[in-house]
Amino acid sequence: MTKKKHLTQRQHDRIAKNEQRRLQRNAKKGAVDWDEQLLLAPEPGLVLSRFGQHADVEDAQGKVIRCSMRRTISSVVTGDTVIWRRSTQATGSIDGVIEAVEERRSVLLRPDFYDGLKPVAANIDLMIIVSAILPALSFNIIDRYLVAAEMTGIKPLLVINKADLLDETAQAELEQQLALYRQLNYTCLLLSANSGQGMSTLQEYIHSGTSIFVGQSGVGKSSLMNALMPGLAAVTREVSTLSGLGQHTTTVSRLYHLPEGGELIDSPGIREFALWHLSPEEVTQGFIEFRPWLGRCKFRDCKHITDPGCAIQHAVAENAISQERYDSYLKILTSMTQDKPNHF
Ligand SMILES: Nc1nc2c(ncn2[C@@H]2O[C@H](COP(=O)(O)OP(=O)(O)O)[C@@H](O)[C@H]2O)c(=O)[nH]1
Ligand SMILES: [Mg+2]
Ligand SMILES: [Zn+2]
Repeated sequence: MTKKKHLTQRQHDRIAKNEQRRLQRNAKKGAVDWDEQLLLAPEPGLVLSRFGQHADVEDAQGKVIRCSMRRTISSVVTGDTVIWRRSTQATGSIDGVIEAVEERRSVLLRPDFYDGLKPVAANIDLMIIVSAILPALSFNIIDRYLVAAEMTGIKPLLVINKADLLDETAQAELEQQLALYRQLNYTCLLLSANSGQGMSTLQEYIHSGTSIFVGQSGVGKSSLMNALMPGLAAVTREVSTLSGLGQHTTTVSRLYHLPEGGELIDSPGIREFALWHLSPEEVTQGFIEFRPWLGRCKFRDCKHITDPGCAIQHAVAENAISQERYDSYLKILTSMTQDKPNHF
């Protein structure tokens, strides 16, 4: 991947602090200690799901083993590749221990109102930003997700679902709006989970690498997932009845292997997320077409709002930056300070 930085120093520091807190809590609870004699040689694995002190790890043969974690490990999330050791005697419950987590090529963070910034899924290659004709299409929401994608170094893909609800005039109008994003080199797909329109094109983008669907509730993420994985509905039901963890089950992320190839992470916790953890400067960076103009403003601490000699505002006036995207940027900045909990 040729993307720039993955996490800012501020995010690193915050995650480290959170994980320190979590580790201290775990130490008090007393994590399981494994006797060396009871463990086989280290082997690689892929984390399909993580819940509490345990994780489901898939081995090289595709078998799933429930594991605990060494207390030295700070965080394990869905999508992590790990080094783990199998127990010599399988019991059918906890049959291994995760010894190390390999370096992540990307991580999605969720700002949790109570817990601070939490990693929820790792090693994602493609963030599929789902919008729909109904509920009303919001380019401001799309822009928020694009900022998040740009800041994590995960490639975004814009999907507009429910194309079956569009008449010809509406479709032409939409194509015009999408042209702006295509100019910025964002791929946009118009599709319908109901009619199947565009689904084969979507397949081309997800049949290799790991993808995740994000977007507002009601846009059709579950419908799209069910269309891609006919067996999924049954599986999700099974997970929630088995664990019996009530509310907790709604936030458990899970990695699935797609029948046509590629991996898909279903993460309810990250489907709709706020940008509380980003600084205004990071939001600015997240608007990729602003980047060539940054550093050219008259004042070094320019907020690009009403400041005199602002290169961004100048570019908007010259139509080098679209008015729509600039307005959307201002809207995001305002909303960030309005809804932010104190500890972000
Ligand atoms: N007309 C139409 N409706 C759809 C389409 N995809 C999903 N829906 C409907 O939109 C509603 C929300 O879908 P759902 O998959 O639950 O959205 P989610 O909240 O993003 O997971 C449901 O009533 C679906 O039947 C589509 O392509 N066309
Ligand atoms: Mg859903
Ligand atoms: Zn400026």
